[in-house]
Amino acid sequence: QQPSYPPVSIFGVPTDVGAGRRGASMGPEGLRVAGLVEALLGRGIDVVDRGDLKGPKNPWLGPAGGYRHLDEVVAWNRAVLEASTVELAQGRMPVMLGGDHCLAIGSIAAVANHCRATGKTLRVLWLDAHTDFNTSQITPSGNVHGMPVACLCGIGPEPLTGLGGHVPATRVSEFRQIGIRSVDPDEKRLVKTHGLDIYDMRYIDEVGMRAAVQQALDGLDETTHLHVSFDVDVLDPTIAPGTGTPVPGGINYREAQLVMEMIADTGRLGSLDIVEVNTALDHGNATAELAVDLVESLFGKSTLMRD
Ligand code: B3U
Ligand code: MN
Ligand code: MN
Repeated sequence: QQPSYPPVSIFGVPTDVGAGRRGASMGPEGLRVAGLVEALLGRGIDVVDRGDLKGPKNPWLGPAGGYRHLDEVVAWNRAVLEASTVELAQGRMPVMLGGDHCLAIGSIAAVANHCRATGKTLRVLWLDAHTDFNTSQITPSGNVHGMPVACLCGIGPEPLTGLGGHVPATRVSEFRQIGIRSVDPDEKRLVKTHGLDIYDMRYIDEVGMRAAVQQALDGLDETTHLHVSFDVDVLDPTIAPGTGTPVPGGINYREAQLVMEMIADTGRLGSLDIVEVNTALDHGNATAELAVDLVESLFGKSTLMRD
Protein backbone atom coordinates (compact mmCIF):
# COMPACT_ATOMS: atom_id res chain seq x y z
CA GLN A 1 0.00 0.00 0.00
CA GLN A 2 1.30 3.45 -0.91
CA PRO A 3 1.73 5.61 2.17
CA SER A 4 0.16 9.03 1.98
CA TYR A 5 2.09 12.14 2.88
CA PRO A 6 1.02 15.40 4.47
CA PRO A 7 1.55 18.53 2.39
CA VAL A 8 5.21 19.52 2.30
CA SER A 9 6.76 22.94 2.94
CA ILE A 10 10.33 23.36 1.75
CA PHE A 11 12.69 25.94 3.24
CA GLY A 12 16.21 26.79 2.18
CA VAL A 13 18.55 27.37 5.11
CA PRO A 14 21.60 28.82 3.38
CA THR A 15 24.04 28.71 6.24
CA ASP A 16 27.55 27.43 6.74
CA VAL A 17 28.13 29.17 10.08
CA GLY A 18 28.28 25.79 11.86
CA ALA A 19 30.70 24.24 9.38
CA GLY A 20 34.46 24.24 8.96
CA ARG A 21 34.41 24.91 5.22
CA ARG A 22 32.42 27.43 3.20
CA GLY A 23 29.90 26.33 0.61
CA ALA A 24 27.13 24.44 2.40
CA SER A 25 25.24 27.74 2.13
CA MET A 26 24.76 26.92 -1.56
CA GLY A 27 23.14 23.58 -0.76
CA PRO A 28 19.51 24.77 -0.98
CA GLU A 29 20.01 26.15 -4.48
CA GLY A 30 21.89 23.01 -5.53
CA LEU A 31 18.96 20.87 -4.38
CA ARG A 32 16.46 23.11 -6.16
CA VAL A 33 18.48 23.05 -9.37
CA ALA A 34 18.64 19.25 -9.07
CA GLY A 35 14.83 19.26 -9.24
CA LEU A 36 13.70 18.59 -5.69
CA VAL A 37 10.36 20.35 -5.99
CA GLU A 38 9.58 18.78 -9.36
CA ALA A 39 10.49 15.34 -8.01
CA LEU A 40 8.02 15.70 -5.14
CA LEU A 41 5.31 17.04 -7.46
CA GLY A 42 5.99 14.02 -9.64
CA ARG A 43 5.28 11.80 -6.65
CA GLY A 44 1.89 13.46 -6.34
CA ILE A 45 2.91 15.35 -3.20
CA ASP A 46 1.33 18.68 -2.36
CA VAL A 47 4.50 20.78 -2.07
CA VAL A 48 5.29 24.47 -1.63
CA ASP A 49 8.76 25.99 -1.73
CA ARG A 50 8.67 28.77 0.86
CA GLY A 51 12.05 30.12 -0.26
CA ASP A 52 15.07 30.77 1.93
CA LEU A 53 15.13 31.65 5.61
CA LYS A 54 17.22 34.66 6.51
CA GLY A 55 20.13 34.77 8.92
CA PRO A 56 23.47 36.39 9.62
CA LYS A 57 26.37 36.02 7.22
CA ASN A 58 29.38 33.90 8.05
CA PRO A 59 31.94 36.04 9.92
CA TRP A 60 34.56 33.31 9.42
CA LEU A 61 36.16 33.53 12.84
CA GLY A 62 37.97 31.03 15.06
CA PRO A 63 36.41 29.37 18.11
CA ALA A 64 35.46 31.52 21.12
CA GLY A 65 34.78 29.60 24.34
CA GLY A 66 34.80 26.37 22.33
CA TYR A 67 32.29 27.48 19.70
CA ARG A 68 32.66 29.05 16.30
CA HIS A 69 29.98 31.60 15.44
CA LEU A 70 27.69 30.71 18.32
CA ASP A 71 25.57 33.88 18.01
CA GLU A 72 25.08 33.30 14.28
CA VAL A 73 24.24 29.63 14.84
CA VAL A 74 21.61 30.66 17.41
CA ALA A 75 20.10 33.24 15.06
CA TRP A 76 19.79 30.76 12.17
CA ASN A 77 18.28 28.16 14.46
CA ARG A 78 15.68 30.59 15.81
CA ALA A 79 14.54 31.11 12.23
CA VAL A 80 14.43 27.34 11.61
CA LEU A 81 12.55 26.70 14.85
CA GLU A 82 9.98 29.37 14.08
CA ALA A 83 9.37 28.26 10.49
CA SER A 84 9.12 24.57 11.44
CA THR A 85 6.77 25.31 14.32
CA VAL A 86 4.35 27.20 12.06
CA GLU A 87 4.28 24.41 9.44
CA LEU A 88 3.84 21.58 11.96
CA ALA A 89 0.95 23.43 13.61
CA GLN A 90 -0.76 23.51 10.19
CA GLY A 91 -0.36 19.78 9.72
CA ARG A 92 2.37 20.26 7.13
CA MET A 93 5.73 18.54 6.80
CA PRO A 94 8.69 20.91 7.09
CA VAL A 95 11.65 20.01 4.88
CA MET A 96 14.78 22.01 5.70
CA LEU A 97 17.44 22.24 3.02
CA GLY A 98 20.86 22.90 4.47
CA GLY A 99 23.02 24.40 4.97
CA ASP A 100 25.12 22.80 7.62
CA HIS A 101 23.83 20.30 10.17
CA CYS A 102 23.61 22.80 13.03
CA LEU A 103 20.13 23.61 11.66
CA ALA A 104 18.83 20.33 13.09
CA ILE A 105 18.85 21.92 16.55
CA GLY A 106 16.02 24.18 15.45
CA SER A 107 14.16 21.73 13.26
CA ILE A 108 14.16 18.93 15.82
CA ALA A 109 13.43 21.23 18.78
CA ALA A 110 10.30 22.29 16.87
CA VAL A 111 9.33 18.69 16.14
CA ALA A 112 9.88 17.69 19.77
CA ASN A 113 7.61 20.53 20.94
CA HIS A 114 5.01 19.48 18.40
CA CYS A 115 5.14 15.91 19.72
CA ARG A 116 4.75 17.11 23.32
CA ALA A 117 1.77 19.26 22.32
CA THR A 118 0.02 16.52 20.34
CA GLY A 119 0.91 13.48 22.46
CA LYS A 120 2.98 11.92 19.69
CA THR A 121 6.06 9.80 20.17
CA LEU A 122 9.22 11.11 18.55
CA ARG A 123 11.72 9.00 16.65
CA VAL A 124 14.72 10.65 15.03
CA LEU A 125 16.62 8.77 12.36
CA TRP A 126 20.05 10.40 12.07
CA LEU A 127 21.77 9.40 8.83
CA ASP A 128 25.37 10.58 9.10
CA ALA A 129 29.04 9.61 9.01
CA HIS A 130 29.36 11.46 12.33
CA THR A 131 27.54 11.21 15.66
CA ASP A 132 27.46 15.03 16.02
CA PHE A 133 27.66 14.63 19.81
CA ASN A 134 30.54 16.98 20.56
CA THR A 135 30.63 19.65 23.25
CA SER A 136 32.66 22.85 23.61
CA GLN A 137 35.04 20.96 25.92
CA ILE A 138 35.83 18.09 23.58
CA THR A 139 35.28 19.41 20.04
CA PRO A 140 38.37 19.28 17.85
CA SER A 141 37.05 22.13 15.68
CA GLY A 142 34.58 24.33 17.54
CA ASN A 143 32.16 23.75 14.64
CA VAL A 144 28.62 23.52 15.92
CA HIS A 145 27.56 21.15 13.11
CA GLY A 146 29.48 18.54 15.15
CA MET A 147 27.25 19.22 18.21
CA PRO A 148 23.51 19.23 17.35
CA VAL A 149 22.61 15.86 18.88
CA ALA A 150 24.32 16.76 22.15
CA CYS A 151 22.61 20.17 22.20
CA LEU A 152 19.18 18.62 21.61
CA CYS A 153 19.85 16.18 24.46
CA GLY A 154 20.59 19.09 26.80
CA ILE A 155 24.38 19.13 26.57
CA GLY A 156 25.60 22.45 25.19
CA PRO A 157 25.27 26.22 25.57
CA GLU A 158 21.98 27.48 27.00
CA PRO A 159 20.91 29.46 23.91
CA LEU A 160 20.98 26.19 21.93
CA THR A 161 19.85 23.65 24.54
CA GLY A 162 17.02 26.00 25.54
CA LEU A 163 16.14 27.10 22.00
CA GLY A 164 12.65 25.57 21.96
CA GLY A 165 11.93 26.38 25.63
CA HIS A 166 12.14 22.81 26.89
CA VAL A 167 15.45 21.43 28.22
CA PRO A 168 16.37 18.89 27.11
CA ALA A 169 14.47 19.20 23.84
CA THR A 170 14.78 15.47 23.20
CA ARG A 171 15.87 12.32 24.97
CA VAL A 172 18.85 10.27 23.79
CA SER A 173 16.50 7.28 23.54
CA GLU A 174 14.56 9.01 20.74
CA PHE A 175 17.56 8.88 18.39
CA ARG A 176 18.86 6.14 16.09
CA GLN A 177 22.03 6.83 14.16
CA ILE A 178 22.90 5.03 10.93
CA GLY A 179 26.08 5.05 8.86
CA ILE A 180 28.43 6.28 11.58
CA ARG A 181 32.16 5.94 10.92
CA SER A 182 33.84 9.04 12.35
CA VAL A 183 33.63 9.75 16.08
CA ASP A 184 36.22 11.87 17.87
CA PRO A 185 38.09 10.25 20.81
CA ASP A 186 36.30 12.06 23.66
CA GLU A 187 33.04 12.05 21.74
CA LYS A 188 33.28 8.26 21.72
CA ARG A 189 33.29 8.24 25.50
CA LEU A 190 30.33 10.62 25.63
CA VAL A 191 28.09 8.65 23.25
CA LYS A 192 28.92 5.50 25.21
CA THR A 193 28.09 7.14 28.55
CA HIS A 194 24.79 8.42 27.22
CA GLY A 195 23.90 5.16 25.50
CA LEU A 196 23.23 6.54 22.02
CA ASP A 197 21.78 3.85 19.72
CA ILE A 198 24.33 3.68 16.90
CA TYR A 199 24.28 1.49 13.80
CA ASP A 200 27.83 2.08 12.60
CA MET A 201 29.39 0.93 9.34
CA ARG A 202 30.88 -2.17 10.93
CA TYR A 203 27.44 -3.20 12.16
CA ILE A 204 25.91 -2.52 8.75
CA ASP A 205 28.66 -4.62 7.11
CA GLU A 206 28.06 -7.47 9.54
CA VAL A 207 24.26 -7.68 9.65
CA GLY A 208 23.32 -5.81 6.47
CA MET A 209 21.41 -2.59 5.96
CA ARG A 210 18.02 -4.27 6.04
CA ALA A 211 18.45 -5.65 9.57
CA ALA A 212 20.03 -2.42 10.78
CA VAL A 213 17.16 -0.27 9.52
CA GLN A 214 14.57 -2.74 10.79
CA GLN A 215 16.05 -2.39 14.27
CA ALA A 216 16.35 1.38 14.02
CA LEU A 217 12.68 1.62 13.04
CA ASP A 218 11.46 -0.95 15.53
CA GLY A 219 8.56 0.07 17.74
CA LEU A 220 7.03 2.66 15.43
CA ASP A 221 3.24 2.91 15.54
CA GLU A 222 0.51 5.26 14.38
CA THR A 223 1.38 7.73 17.14
CA THR A 224 5.01 8.08 16.01
CA HIS A 225 6.34 11.21 14.37
CA LEU A 226 9.44 10.17 12.43
CA HIS A 227 12.00 12.86 11.77
CA VAL A 228 14.76 12.04 9.29
CA SER A 229 17.94 14.09 9.53
CA PHE A 230 19.82 13.24 6.35
CA ASP A 231 23.45 14.38 6.36
CA VAL A 232 24.66 13.57 2.84
CA ASP A 233 28.08 12.66 4.21
CA VAL A 234 26.49 9.36 5.30
CA LEU A 235 26.90 8.43 1.61
CA ASP A 236 30.21 7.16 0.32
CA PRO A 237 32.30 10.10 -0.98
CA THR A 238 32.77 8.31 -4.31
CA ILE A 239 29.07 8.87 -5.02
CA ALA A 240 28.58 12.04 -2.93
CA PRO A 241 31.73 14.14 -3.10
CA GLY A 242 29.96 17.45 -2.55
CA THR A 243 30.16 17.70 1.23
CA GLY A 244 32.48 19.42 3.70
CA THR A 245 33.67 16.51 5.82
CA PRO A 246 33.69 13.40 3.60
CA VAL A 247 34.68 10.12 5.26
CA PRO A 248 35.61 7.00 3.26
CA GLY A 249 33.64 3.82 3.70
CA GLY A 250 30.14 5.25 3.54
CA ILE A 251 26.88 3.65 2.50
CA ASN A 252 26.55 2.84 -1.18
CA TYR A 253 23.78 3.71 -3.61
CA ARG A 254 21.79 0.55 -3.02
CA GLU A 255 22.05 0.72 0.75
CA ALA A 256 20.94 4.35 0.63
CA GLN A 257 17.94 3.51 -1.54
CA LEU A 258 16.96 0.70 0.81
CA VAL A 259 17.03 2.96 3.89
CA MET A 260 14.78 5.45 2.14
CA GLU A 261 12.38 2.77 0.88
CA MET A 262 12.11 1.21 4.32
CA ILE A 263 11.37 4.59 5.87
CA ALA A 264 8.72 5.23 3.21
CA ASP A 265 7.10 1.88 4.00
CA THR A 266 6.53 2.92 7.62
CA GLY A 267 4.27 5.78 6.46
CA ARG A 268 5.41 7.75 9.51
CA LEU A 269 7.70 10.37 7.95
CA GLY A 270 6.75 13.68 9.52
CA SER A 271 9.70 15.99 8.90
CA LEU A 272 13.05 16.04 7.13
CA ASP A 273 16.42 17.79 7.01
CA ILE A 274 18.71 17.43 3.99
CA VAL A 275 22.04 18.89 5.04
CA GLU A 276 25.72 19.38 4.26
CA VAL A 277 25.32 19.52 0.47
CA ASN A 278 28.32 21.66 -0.47
CA THR A 279 28.09 22.54 -4.14
CA ALA A 280 31.51 24.23 -4.08
CA LEU A 281 33.11 20.83 -3.49
CA ASP A 282 30.84 18.81 -5.78
CA HIS A 283 31.48 17.21 -9.15
CA GLY A 284 28.93 19.11 -11.17
CA ASN A 285 25.77 18.93 -9.04
CA ALA A 286 26.09 15.16 -8.51
CA THR A 287 25.55 15.14 -4.75
CA ALA A 288 22.38 17.22 -4.87
CA GLU A 289 21.09 15.10 -7.76
CA LEU A 290 21.73 11.92 -5.77
CA ALA A 291 20.00 13.43 -2.74
CA VAL A 292 16.93 14.23 -4.86
CA ASP A 293 16.93 10.70 -6.26
CA LEU A 294 16.97 9.33 -2.70
CA VAL A 295 14.25 11.73 -1.58
CA GLU A 296 11.99 10.29 -4.29
CA SER A 297 12.40 6.87 -2.67
CA LEU A 298 11.78 8.42 0.73
CA PHE A 299 8.48 9.67 -0.67
CA GLY A 300 7.39 6.27 -1.90
CA LYS A 301 8.95 5.76 -5.31
CA SER A 302 9.55 2.06 -5.91
CA THR A 303 10.43 -0.15 -8.84
CA LEU A 304 7.34 -2.34 -8.56
CA MET A 305 3.88 -2.02 -7.04
CA ARG A 306 4.01 -3.37 -3.51
CA ASP A 307 1.28 -4.49 -1.18
N1 B3U B 1 33.48 15.44 14.60
C1 B3U B 1 34.14 16.52 13.89
C2 B3U B 1 33.80 16.48 12.42
C3 B3U B 1 32.39 16.67 12.03
C4 B3U B 1 31.23 16.42 12.69
N2 B3U B 1 30.24 16.72 11.89
C5 B3U B 1 30.75 17.12 10.78
N3 B3U B 1 32.06 17.11 10.84
N4 B3U B 1 30.08 17.46 9.66
C6 B3U B 1 33.77 17.86 14.51
O1 B3U B 1 34.30 18.88 14.06
O2 B3U B 1 33.01 17.91 15.48
MN1 MN C 1 26.00 15.73 10.62
MN1 MN D 1 28.36 14.29 8.98
